Amino acid sequence: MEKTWRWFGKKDKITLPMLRQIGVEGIVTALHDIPNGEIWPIEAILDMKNYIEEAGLRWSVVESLPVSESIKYAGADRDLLIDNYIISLENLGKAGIKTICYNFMPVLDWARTDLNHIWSDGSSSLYFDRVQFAYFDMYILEREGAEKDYSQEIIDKTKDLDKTISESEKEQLIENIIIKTQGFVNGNITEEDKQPVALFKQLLALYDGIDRKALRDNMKYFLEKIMPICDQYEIDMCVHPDDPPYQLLGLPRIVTNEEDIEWFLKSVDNTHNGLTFCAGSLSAGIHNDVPALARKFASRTKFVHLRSTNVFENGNFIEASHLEGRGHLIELVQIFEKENPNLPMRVDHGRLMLDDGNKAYNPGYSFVGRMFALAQMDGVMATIKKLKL
Ligand code: DNO
Repeated sequence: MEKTWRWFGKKDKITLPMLRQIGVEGIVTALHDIPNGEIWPIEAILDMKNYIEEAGLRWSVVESLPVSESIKYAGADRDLLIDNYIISLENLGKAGIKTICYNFMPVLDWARTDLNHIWSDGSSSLYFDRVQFAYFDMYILEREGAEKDYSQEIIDKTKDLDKTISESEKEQLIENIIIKTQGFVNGNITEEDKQPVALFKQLLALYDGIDRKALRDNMKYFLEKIMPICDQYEIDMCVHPDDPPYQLLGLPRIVTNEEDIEWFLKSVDNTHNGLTFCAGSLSAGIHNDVPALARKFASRTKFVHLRSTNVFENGNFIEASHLEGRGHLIELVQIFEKENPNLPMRVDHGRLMLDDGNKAYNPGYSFVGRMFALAQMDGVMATIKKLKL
């Protein structure tokens, strides 16, 4: 597989020459300065592409060309936004960039409650705690009817938590769930927003009355509209699975399991309608057998995220070592190497280790931790190739 790396553009503290030194071949990036919903001009795309190529790398994947909320909930301006999306795709196609990752998660992209869960060796990982999340939902957002979504055990634990949680811990939870993990991926809420919780509630309200079926219809509508331009430029669209792969905050999530993946692939049965196989996201749902999904959907997989998780009995999960856990990354490399040795893969997330903690990286996107994981995956790939496993 092609070794790629998520790089956040010219402002990223991790530079392209650094990435050359650690064996990265391709770059995964986006035009992060362009607001969600606006057209990506060809000049800006070419400028980024040239910058990457001058460093001896290639722009392998766009992650993400964001899908505006209005396209997801079918707002009045969705056709206009889809037209803009098509022009951006056309510009990318003209520039020769042909693998585009996106997601169809309403409001909240990925969710974590703790960005610094310490392991016994002193390094740290991202973590999701169901009680903390339920607390955010019931006590901070005060979402109507939220308690219906939780077991009595979780409800009781949130009551206990309410007796001990401090104001600064509440602030931290808000920051982790809706600011730090979201700002750099979809721009819905950023560090500059003064009242993030109120803003977040307004965003949630946009989805009143949008159930699973409606969201599926809206995804199909979007895919059908964009497939002609993808056919013309041979662009592969690859949707990112929902992270974690189950319903949250009363919002429908529709890329969570085998049936969901099968549904969107079949409902627009075009080879350019594909999947980002994010092993980390899929593995966080105990209903998913990750290697079985990889075998089944390898031919429609256009991009791979190598990451693993451990899910505990209470449903909490931690981002595990890339060599362990429910992601079964060694098997996945074997499956995908067979299917298509040119498939771009990136090591997704890494621990915070050594001096990573002082660098204020985007959560999950450390340098040393990711480099360590890349070296592990590189070793796995080399072994599988050399021994023809
Ligand atoms: C988090 C990422 C996601 C992903 C988007 C793709 O680390 O995996 O934010 O980039 O969902 O659209």
